[in-house]
Amino acid sequence: MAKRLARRMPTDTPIDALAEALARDGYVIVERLAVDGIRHLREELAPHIAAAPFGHTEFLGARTKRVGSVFRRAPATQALAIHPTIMALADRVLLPHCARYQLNFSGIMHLEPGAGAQALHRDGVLYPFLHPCPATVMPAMWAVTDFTTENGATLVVPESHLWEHDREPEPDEIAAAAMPAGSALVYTGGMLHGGGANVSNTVRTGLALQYSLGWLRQEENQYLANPPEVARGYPERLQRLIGYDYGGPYLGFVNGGDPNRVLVEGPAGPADRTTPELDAAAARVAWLRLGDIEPVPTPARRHTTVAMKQRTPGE
Ligand SMILES: O=C(O)CCC(=O)C(=O)O
Repeated sequence: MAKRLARRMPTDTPIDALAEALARDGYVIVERLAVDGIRHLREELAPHIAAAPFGHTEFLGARTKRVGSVFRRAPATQALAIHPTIMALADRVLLPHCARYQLNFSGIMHLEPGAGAQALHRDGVLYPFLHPCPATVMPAMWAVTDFTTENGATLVVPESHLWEHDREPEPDEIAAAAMPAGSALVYTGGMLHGGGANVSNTVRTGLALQYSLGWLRQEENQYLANPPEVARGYPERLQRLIGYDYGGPYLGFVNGGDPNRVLVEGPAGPADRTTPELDAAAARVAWLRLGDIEPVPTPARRHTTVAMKQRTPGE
């Protein structure tokens, strides 16, 4: 179990200070950001968690349950996905490298007593960039229950978003993201992290909502998880975030126009494959130079071994 506790910041901390901590440490925990919304969410989630299977791989966890397609199953998640504080942080982390960011993944991560610690990993390794590199992903983990060192609070490795790809953390570099229900742990896709071991008698439930650069393939297929007849009932901001929107100029149009048109009645809009606003947003995005023309020959490790070694209750 990690001996260090991750640093937490009060909910009224200015966005600049939250963004600074996120850039420096690779994560920031905002305490009690949406306590009422989370209370309601717990009720909506209960039947879905009860019906969910346990994981069938070591990474997914033999005592861990996961629930996907959360916007349709638990509507209280919709407001959390577009929470202004999370959006303001995503603006800082992702917008330097894309004209629009998107919702990449939504899911419940529910640890029952006896769950072992997960291998530490970077969410950004979905995409074949060696670290350190600009953030491709910005995940937010909402504490649906209290997260404690005993019940499996997410383990984080501060500053590991700046490390070389293969550097392994020492045990004393790992901290537990303990936080009260309603808090949010926001981190960059380059920071090493993983679910902790649940050595308590209580469950630990987290809602993971992850955002990514608008020009990348989404991890969870949002169009199948939220088909048009379902997405039509969501707030427009969420519709656009999950992909009923351009991903940038010339990215994701339908019949040459704004994909959000498939969700609203009325005449089709212009079919220009972009908009002046989108062109302006794209104009301030920095070009990235991919340094390696030849691929790096040795496949980079995807998970570190430290948490696995420390870990399973009863071992
Ligand atoms: O459950 C957690 O705290 C983190 C889980 C995670 O990082 C994952 O499953 O990718």
